Amino acid sequence: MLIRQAPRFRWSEVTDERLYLNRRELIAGAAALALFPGRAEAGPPPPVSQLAALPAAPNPRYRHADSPTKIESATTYNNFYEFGVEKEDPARLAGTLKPRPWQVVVEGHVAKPGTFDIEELLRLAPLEERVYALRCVEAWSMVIPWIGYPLSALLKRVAPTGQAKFVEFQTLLDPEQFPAQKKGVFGFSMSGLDWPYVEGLRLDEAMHPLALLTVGMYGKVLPNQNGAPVRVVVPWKYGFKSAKSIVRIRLVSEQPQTAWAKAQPREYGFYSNVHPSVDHPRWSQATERRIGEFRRRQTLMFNGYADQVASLYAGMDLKKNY
Ligand SMILES: Nc1nc2c(c(=O)[nH]1)N[C@H]1C(S)=C(S)[C@@H](COP(=O)(O)O)O[C@H]1N2
Ligand SMILES: [Mo]
Repeated sequence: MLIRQAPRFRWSEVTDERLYLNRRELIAGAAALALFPGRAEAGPPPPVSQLAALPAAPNPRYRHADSPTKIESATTYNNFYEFGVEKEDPARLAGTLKPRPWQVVVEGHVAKPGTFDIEELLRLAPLEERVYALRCVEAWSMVIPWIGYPLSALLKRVAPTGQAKFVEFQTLLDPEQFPAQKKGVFGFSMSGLDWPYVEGLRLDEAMHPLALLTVGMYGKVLPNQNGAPVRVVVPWKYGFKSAKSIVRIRLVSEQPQTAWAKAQPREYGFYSNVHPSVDHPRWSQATERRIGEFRRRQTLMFNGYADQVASLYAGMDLKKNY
């Protein structure tokens, strides 16, 4: 066990750039390794060209007016803080994630709790391709052909009871597979997030036909960096609501304590609906940069899905419930 705890990189594996570090940077590098161990152990995920194809019928009800973002961008510009805080980290480091075997526990206020193997989840309902825009709270967006089926299909299978009011999603907690979950010498992680990553929806939001249990994109299984083997996609909310690599879904009676709201309650609320006139405290949400474009675009209410989801929030003040 002791041996497994020791840094597992060998100097022969250290990249060329590292050889050019001067002495001061080398010391800083060693300090960074002590603070945030694990990074040197990781390697890149399988190339997207080698991922298994995943056939799915395009659902004509869920197309997008804009053409999809290039797959190269969608798989190399990612937020996945379990691998690090930089957008490039997941594509460089997500090789440690092992998406098979994989199980998802669905429990809580349900009549029929269960543990679903990923192969079983893939067969639970017909797979559809749906082109959705994903709008990050950092004011950029992408248009992605996702593969999955409505989350409601899984939730109906476990039969929520009358006490179920919210749905909580948990990402895998395993510092061996997610190096940035390792705590440094001062006991904190670089992102400031508590692990596992936790997200949540109100039950009626989770049952909405747009909420997609997602197992693939661009005709293939999900790349590690995009949340393999199973994630959620909630297209009318900021991207961080769409938890990746989930292993547990809990039906609960109280509003879940979500990872971002816990870390920065003033900046990230529970609802996080895309809202062009509710600014983030440090920047505007009125416009966004579509990855691959230069000119900024206007951000649309509910990310363009207002006609389908606005009724979920009738009578609610979305400036208070941000
Ligand atoms: N477990 C986990 N899920 C996560 C994140 C994360 O850091 N960890 N980042 C979120 C954020 S901020 C965004 S914008 C989307 C990005 O999804 P993509 O990389 O597939 O585009 O994933 C979300 N899901
Ligand atoms: Mo995001």
